[in-house]
Amino acid sequence: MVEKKVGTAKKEIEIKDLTICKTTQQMLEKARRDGVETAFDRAANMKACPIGADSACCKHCSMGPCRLNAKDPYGKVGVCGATIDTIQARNFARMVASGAAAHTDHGMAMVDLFREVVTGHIKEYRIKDVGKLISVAQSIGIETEDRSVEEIATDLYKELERTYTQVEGEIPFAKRVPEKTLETWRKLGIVPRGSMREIMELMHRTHIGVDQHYENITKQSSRTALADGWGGSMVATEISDILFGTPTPIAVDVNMGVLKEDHVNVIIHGHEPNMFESMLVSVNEPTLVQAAKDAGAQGINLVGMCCSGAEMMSRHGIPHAGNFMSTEAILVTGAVDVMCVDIQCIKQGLVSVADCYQTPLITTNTRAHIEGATHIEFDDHDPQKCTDEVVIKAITRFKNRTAAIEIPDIKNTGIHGFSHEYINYMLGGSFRGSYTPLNDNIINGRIRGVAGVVGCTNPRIKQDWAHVELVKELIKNDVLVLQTGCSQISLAKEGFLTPEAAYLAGPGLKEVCETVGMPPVLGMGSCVDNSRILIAASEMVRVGGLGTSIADLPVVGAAPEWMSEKAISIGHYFVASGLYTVFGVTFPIVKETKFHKLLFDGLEKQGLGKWGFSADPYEMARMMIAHIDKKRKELGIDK
Ligand code: XCC
Ligand code: SF4
Repeated sequence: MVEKKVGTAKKEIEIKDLTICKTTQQMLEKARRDGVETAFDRAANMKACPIGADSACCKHCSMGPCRLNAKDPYGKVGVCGATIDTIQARNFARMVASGAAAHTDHGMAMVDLFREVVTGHIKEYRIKDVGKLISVAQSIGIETEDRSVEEIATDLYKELERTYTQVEGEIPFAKRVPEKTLETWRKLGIVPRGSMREIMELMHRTHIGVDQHYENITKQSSRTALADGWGGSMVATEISDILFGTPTPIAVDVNMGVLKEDHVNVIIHGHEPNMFESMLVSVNEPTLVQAAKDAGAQGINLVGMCCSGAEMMSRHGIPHAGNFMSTEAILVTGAVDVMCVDIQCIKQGLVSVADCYQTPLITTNTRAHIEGATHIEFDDHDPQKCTDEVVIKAITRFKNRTAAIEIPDIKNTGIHGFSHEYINYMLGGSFRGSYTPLNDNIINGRIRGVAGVVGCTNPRIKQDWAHVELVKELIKNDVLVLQTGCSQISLAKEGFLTPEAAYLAGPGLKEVCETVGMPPVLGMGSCVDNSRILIAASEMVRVGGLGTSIADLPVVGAAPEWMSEKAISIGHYFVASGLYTVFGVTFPIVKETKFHKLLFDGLEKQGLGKWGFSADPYEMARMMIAHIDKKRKELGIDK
């Protein structure tokens, strides 16, 4: 039963035009009946500011804000004299800085946890994957022979802390970058030192009256983005694997049908795996399970959403209820007994929707409180204190359920959890070994190339649609697709993450999938796990036959429905690493300016990758495939 209404939308778009996700459609219908507003409604009623969308305004000081004219970009400058190129480059830089800060702060929290575990101050977590510990240590030159796990782990956390705090020198994982790529970075002066330094410098340089050359600003944007991809994000992924286990393929159910009416439903939504790992312990705690049964439930049902959901799905097979644009909609089921969040991509709008259905919305992270939500602080030193309390709240809500419950009856089983280690193993022990290895299949043309399709969903475009249409086109053309984040969930809901989906692939890719028994679309986890794509690319270079730098590879990236600043940071570290990366929806830039030419062409001439943009997934696919073909030609492996 709904007690409180939060206003209905003024302008209503047909629900089938908002999302292709059937369960989200069903819940949006119910939301309209219940008078509940979501981000879809707000997007329809809030036209995006056209000047901001083009990144033609600046509010870096109080002589402004200054608005330039995108139709005549050089006709005007800001009060301080800043040109359109300076303004755009600075705005872009600040998006990179913020996105990189988010990932590196998450990575740093993982290092903090790792250090406390290694030094014995935290006993609730332990090193679960010693093999991974050793391989990561070896990859950055830490001696592992005849040494204890504690000794290796101690060296490793000390070394990885440099990723953040180092003032001079190169970040540790620069050692994993193919030599020629690293050489290019050194020549351009963009090898990251430590992420704190890079982000600080980028914020400084974008202050009024500092760096006012778009090329120089963009250099620091590249350095900062690389400190994310090869720094913060990569550390987050590797430490999480060491502490919680490296994913291997596992069958998991995705979509809102994973909710169970007769269970206490606990949803975890956010990004860091530590709270979720603790929740996994709490929901299996016999006293809490008993309490749930005493309340009349069959048990406790733990479900993930967004990125920490994608991580827990990959590592432990925890069901996943949906991506970013479904987080409000799922509350409309009335079946969510608690939504417990940590950091990033948590819409403030969840508060009022949760309120309508008497679902407790719990924030847990000291960095992310939300007005109107209940805060129960999570502490790595006593993790279950928070998560047990959250479960108790959920049980209480179950007992007192008043909202009418409607759970969409769809779940899609797929295979998730393809770490780069597993792809390596699956394709023959090495990317170019004896048995159907990836490089050989690219060289012989069965696989035309590889595309990382990643990123958010966004109410400015029909949810999931661009992801699905783009991936369809790519696999049809023998491009193997690697996925993370919300995009992976879009495709999982359409059944693409199953070996049976191989029939949708072109003949070459289909043959490889059938031989190995793998889906044509490989799910690699959360957004920080995009670093796995970088490692896979490095491995392809190392094994040989496909050139000497990442920029030589027939590998491309895309985020067709992006929305966050983190996505811009990811896109830019893909580009700075050497990959062609195409974004959809919109791009914060004025076409045909010098800054536009730099991002979309000039960077490639410097030996890096380049940006591309198209709001049309079919055109996007054509652009990506054309680039793959260009690289194949340059490598002399075009048929
Ligand atoms: Fe957020 Fe990571 Fe984007 Fe999804 S894909 S909307 S950033 S949850 Ni990462
Ligand atoms: Fe205007 Fe320059 Fe101030 Fe930006 S920094 S608001 S362009 S005066």
